[in-house]
Amino acid sequence: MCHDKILLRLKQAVEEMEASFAEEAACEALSEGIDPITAINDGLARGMKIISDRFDDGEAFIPHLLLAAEAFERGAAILTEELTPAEFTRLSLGSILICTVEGDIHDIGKNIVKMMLTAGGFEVIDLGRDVSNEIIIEKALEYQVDIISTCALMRTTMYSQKDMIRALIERGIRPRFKCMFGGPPVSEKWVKEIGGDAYAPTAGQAVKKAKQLMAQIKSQQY
Ligand code: B12
Repeated sequence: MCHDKILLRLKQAVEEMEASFAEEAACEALSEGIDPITAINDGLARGMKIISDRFDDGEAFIPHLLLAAEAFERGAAILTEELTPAEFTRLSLGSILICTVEGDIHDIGKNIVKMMLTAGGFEVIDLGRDVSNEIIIEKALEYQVDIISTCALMRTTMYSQKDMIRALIERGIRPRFKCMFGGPPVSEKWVKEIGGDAYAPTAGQAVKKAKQLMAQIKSQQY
């Protein structure tokens, strides 16, 4: 089968939320000698983008996102099985730490954002929920992430985001990380007020904002 047809099948598998179809197409891509990174970016990720846009437009819902992400992950697992660490770095747009803030156990939205960022080409380090700022900063330094992103679902817990920025400033490491925040009580105004770098109201927007932040990081490196 020609390469374009296989890439189309990978895209369709995610768009149609068919995990076994994604696995089949992934095996076909490998046996036809398609570069795994091309198969992910030009196949699976395109399908995920379609579902993400539908979710943002209110045409798809959380179960659709979860099923599409499962199809993406199952296809990607086959495609990345034999990649070397150097090839992984080529695949990754950047690294992002994600978690829900201290005192907050809500993680459904955070998990969707994580899946979308992974599907969008980022390496994501997920610290889970109810995570203190000390741990967030320790892990961000350990993994040398590009972006720290946290989620807060409650008006009482969103102040952790402000405290995290303050802690980064106090330790003199604020410029080392871009900081992206989200969750229902969080807003563009809040993120500006606390000195963050980006806010996104949805998982799809989070991917767009993360790509913008990476572009800023790259332009600052030159
Ligand atoms: C499910 C739920 C729970 C579940 C959580 C299960 C889980 N594993 O997450 C359970 C039952 C455990 C729970 C517990 C509690 N809950 Co509750 N819960 C909810 C509920 C119904 C839905 C939240 C949800 O998952 N939404 C769906 C996801 C997909 O949406 P989302 O989180 O907004 O995520 C999207 C965006 O925000 C964005 N996004 C999310 N994260 C991030 C991160 C970044 C970096 C970015 C850029 C974007 C981004 O992208 C996501 C997808 O597009 C809401 C009410 C509501 N309708 O929102 C209350 C709600 C959040 N809960 C509330 C409360 C008060 C509690 C409790 C304190 C109740 C109690 N008295 O025990 C406890 C909290 C305990 C604690 N310490 O955390 C309140 C919060 C009030 C407030 N504003 O302060 C709410 C709003 C209910 C209400 N109306 O009172 N809850």
